Amino acid sequence: MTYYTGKTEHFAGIGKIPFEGRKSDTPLAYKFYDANKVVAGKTMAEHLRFAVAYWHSFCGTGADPFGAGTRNFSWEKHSDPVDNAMEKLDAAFEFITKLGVPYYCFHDRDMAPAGDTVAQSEANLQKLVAAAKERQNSTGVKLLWGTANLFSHPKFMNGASTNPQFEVVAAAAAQVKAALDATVALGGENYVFWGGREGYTCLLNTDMKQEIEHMGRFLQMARDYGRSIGFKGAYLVEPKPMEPSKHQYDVDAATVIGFLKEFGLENDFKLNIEANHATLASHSFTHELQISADAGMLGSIDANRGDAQNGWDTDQFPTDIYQTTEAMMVVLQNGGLGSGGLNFDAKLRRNSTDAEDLFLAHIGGMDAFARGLEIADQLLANSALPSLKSDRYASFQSGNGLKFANGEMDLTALAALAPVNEEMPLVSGKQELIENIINQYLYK
Ligand code: XLS
Ligand code: CA
Ligand code: CA
Repeated sequence: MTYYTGKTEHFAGIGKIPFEGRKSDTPLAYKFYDANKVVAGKTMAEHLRFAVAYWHSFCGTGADPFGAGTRNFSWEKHSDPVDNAMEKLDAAFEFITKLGVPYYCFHDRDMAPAGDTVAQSEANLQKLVAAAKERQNSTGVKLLWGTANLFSHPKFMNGASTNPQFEVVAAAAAQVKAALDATVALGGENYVFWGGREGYTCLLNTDMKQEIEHMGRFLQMARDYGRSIGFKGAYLVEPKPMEPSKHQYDVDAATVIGFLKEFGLENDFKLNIEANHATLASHSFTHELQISADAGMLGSIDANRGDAQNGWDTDQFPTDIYQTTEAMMVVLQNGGLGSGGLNFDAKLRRNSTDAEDLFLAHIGGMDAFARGLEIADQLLANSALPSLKSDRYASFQSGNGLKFANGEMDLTALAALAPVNEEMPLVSGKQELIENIINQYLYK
């Protein structure tokens, strides 16, 4: 790998993270993630397709509304922001390869700074994309998805494609076009739309119908442009109910699926489900995954978690094996994630300031999903869970139940099949048994 400035090692003293197994006490080693271990016919690496999020890992300073950043970026030492970006790219690829993760994800502005003009911003991005391509080629690291940051700049304060000001919509188009170019140039396997400010803060001054129509039109145009330059991957919409908007149009998976169908986007678009966004929408992570999978639209996952004590988008690294087990059951039953993967859209805590902390955080997240994958596979292959679920619906597998399910009777015919007595035998849902089985397998 060729480094931009000399051969600065940004994570000095940390080597390639090895797999050592569950008995190991080495902090900087995997306990469960064994990339080549075969589970349910595929390697862990093939199932999990982990990605590092450029923004949190290499741009997030730890700043919050009450205080300045706490992380020290060794690559921020040049007077020219493009030089800083070039050295940050070195640091990013050093980190990703030491971690042994196959993919990364980025926003245009994470990788390259904006210039004074649209043309300058595009030139900056192209320069960084060319350098990223070299590093991808020399390391084998790939791009899971690219996206455009349409929420940080002040001009996006009223949204991007849903902005009431046409000039802002056009500015958003310029950024999406350039980000699609960048994604295609880097062989990106997906392209994400997260509508952070596509929503409103006050309904009284908002023409919601018009704004949502503009969003649909914008996505159609983006889809067509991407296909015209050879993008063959999946477009992904990432639901989130709020934050930074009071109300975001892409509230949850069901809302997004309805929106995509309304605008004829359902064949090109899938969903990118983030765990913490699910909980912000008062759903569970599994609920959002299942809704998407049932619609044939589970595209990719932003792997993180919230904090049960508060309602923010805390973007913590996933550590809860119960949750990763449930998630991986949905993924396995979905036949995998296709071109998607598990992107750690997660950040270090503000007071995690050691260089190794970023490694420890990813190791923990990867081990949590690797263990979740193993348990999910055992539950599906060996436990009574699948049959406990399907047996509940046995009465629809033949006879009149099947006729009903196939739409072969009307309400009068269905009503005529009602049992004579109001009382009838009840069939238990067996929830406690299912929960006991899961706990048994967690520690098997
Ligand atoms: C923010 C979102 C964002 C998207 C990409 O809450 O998670 O980071 O994943 O724009
Ligand atoms: Ca996300
Ligand atoms: Ca989030």
